[in-house]
Amino acid sequence: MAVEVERKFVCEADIQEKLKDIRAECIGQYHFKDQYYDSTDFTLTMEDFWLRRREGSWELKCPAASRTNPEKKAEALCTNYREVTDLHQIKIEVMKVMKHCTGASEDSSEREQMDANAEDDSWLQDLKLVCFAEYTTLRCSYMLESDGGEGRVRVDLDQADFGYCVGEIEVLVSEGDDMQSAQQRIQKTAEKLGLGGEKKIQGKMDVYLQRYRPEHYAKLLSAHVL
Ligand code: V4E
Repeated sequence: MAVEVERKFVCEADIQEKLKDIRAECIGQYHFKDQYYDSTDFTLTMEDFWLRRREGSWELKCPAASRTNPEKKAEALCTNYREVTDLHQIKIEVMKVMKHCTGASEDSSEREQMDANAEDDSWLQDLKLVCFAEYTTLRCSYMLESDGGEGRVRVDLDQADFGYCVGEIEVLVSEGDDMQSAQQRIQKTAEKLGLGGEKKIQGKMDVYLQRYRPEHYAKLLSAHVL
C-alpha cells in the first residue's frame, strides 16, 4: 500500500521560476473538486482519518504506522499518510474506526449490505457520514528526479477556490519502506527551492475548517490532529 510523505510550503511569487531553475518538469494543470466526509461528532477526523471523494474517486488517508520524529526539525515538517483507494477496503477501515470509537460490535452482514450498495451512496447514510468540507483546487504539478537516482519527487502548487494557495513536496513510498530517506529527499528539494524550514504550513483543509467549520477545527486542534 502507498504511503504519501509530504511537506507543505508557502508559494512565493517566483516559485515557478525556481522550479524551472532546478529543472522540474511541469506535468500538467488540473482542476478538481474534493468532498470530505465524517460523522457529525467528527469520529474519523479526530482519529486522523480523512475520507474523500475527488471527482468520483474515493480515497481514505490513514495515519501511517511509522510516524515522524518530532525532535528532528526536517521530519517534523513532514506528514505521512497511508492511502487506501479500494472502496471495499475503505469501508472496512472506516467501519473499524467507527466501531472502535463508538464501542459497537462489528457486523459482517452490515458490511455485506454496504457492499451491495456500492453503486450508490447509501453506505454513507448507513454509517451516518456527512460531507463537512467541499472545495475545488486548481493544481499545477511538477516532477523532479532526485539526486543519485533515488526516485522522483513531485511538487504541487495548489490554488483553492476559497482563496488559499499552498505548495506541497511529495514522495510516495511503499508501506514499511524507509521513511527517513523520503524525508531527506523532500528536505533536499526544499533546500534547492530555497524554502524556509522553520514552521509547519497550514494545508487547504486547516484553513477551510478554521474559516467555515470553527467548532470542528477547534476540536481537531485540541486533540493535536492539526
Ligand atoms: C487535512 C488532512 C488531510 C486531507 C488531505 O489534505 P491535503 O494533503 O492537504 O490535501 P491535497 O488536496 O493536497 O491531497 P492530495 O492531492 O495530496 O492527496 S490528510 C491529513 N490531514 C491532516 C493534516 C495534518 N496533520 N497536517 C497538515 C499540515 N495538514 C493536514
